[in-house]
Amino acid sequence: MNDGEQRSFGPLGRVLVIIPTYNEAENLVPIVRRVRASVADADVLVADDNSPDGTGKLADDLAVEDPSVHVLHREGKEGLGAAYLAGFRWGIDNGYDVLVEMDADGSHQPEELPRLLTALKSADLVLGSRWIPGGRVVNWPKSREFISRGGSTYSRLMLGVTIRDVTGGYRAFRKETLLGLGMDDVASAGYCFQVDLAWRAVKAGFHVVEVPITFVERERGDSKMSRNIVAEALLRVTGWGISSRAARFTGGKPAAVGEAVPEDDGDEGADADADPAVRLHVGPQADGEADAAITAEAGRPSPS
Ligand SMILES: Nc1nc2c(ncn2[C@@H]2O[C@H](COP(=O)(O)OP(=O)(O)OP(=O)(O)O)[C@@H](O)[C@H]2O)c(=O)[nH]1
Ligand SMILES: [Mg+2]
Repeated sequence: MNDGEQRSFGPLGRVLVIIPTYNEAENLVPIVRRVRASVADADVLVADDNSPDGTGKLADDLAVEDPSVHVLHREGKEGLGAAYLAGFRWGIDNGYDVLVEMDADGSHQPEELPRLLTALKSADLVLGSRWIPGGRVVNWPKSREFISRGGSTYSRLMLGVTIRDVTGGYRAFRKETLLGLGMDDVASAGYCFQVDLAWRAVKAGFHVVEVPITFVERERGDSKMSRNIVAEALLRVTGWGISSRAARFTGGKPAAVGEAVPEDDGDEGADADADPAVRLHVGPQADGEADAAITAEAGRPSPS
């Protein structure tokens, strides 16, 4: 039992699956159809950065035939993080309660979305995780797995969080979590974006849960991953880790972490002054799901 589990999380409400796209013409239609088939109540927002291959037009066609599909056309390629931030804002402005991150290339299987949403019934943020028991990757070269596992381990050690898959991008957020973690100055590039969001959520005291996923390497289209993205993530995480440690020494605040003001829902949360060292906890998922869910951080700060 932990503080997060003692809280009442309330119903999930309206769900929006945000799919950022850049040149995903071959992948878009199948992924949107799979999402709609997997969770019929969920709406989809395609956030396209004016893809030269016409992905945006395909998304418009889908939106015409299905009113649950929406399209956010952005002017040009600004990176996945910027597209997600715009998608989160669009979703919150349009009354959605749960915002899901999902890649267009099929790596994040829509058929696993019910598992994430079930876990979110008793969490503030659910991370699809490749690196907890039950999670795995399919068709990844060893080199890629090494980078991903290494990146997560390094981030975990530098930032002092227990999340096993901190760079993953299959996630479900409650709206309140996004509003509480200080979205405005999130690092929006590459893997940093995912690390930054997860770390902020933990720092803000939100209840973060990992559920196992099977991540499938893309079969069609080109990856936008680059050496620069990895290098940038490494540099930033190192910087955040150092400034956070320095702040702990001096009693100040880490520079890279924004003010986190989770909404006060009247529930008792963890003590804000409690040791930020996170507790690792393996417990059953909501609704009797068989897979283990790993709790990376429990509770929220007390309302101030
Ligand atoms: N809107 C938008 N979407 C992007 C941008 N860069 C990547 N994406 C999308 O973000 C998702 C993840 O990108 P990927 O290229 O698959 O990156 P990755 O999953 O880290 O790399 P792979 O495992 O090699 O596929 C995909 O749906 C991309 O189309 C961008 O600049 N703008
Ligand atoms: Mg991908």
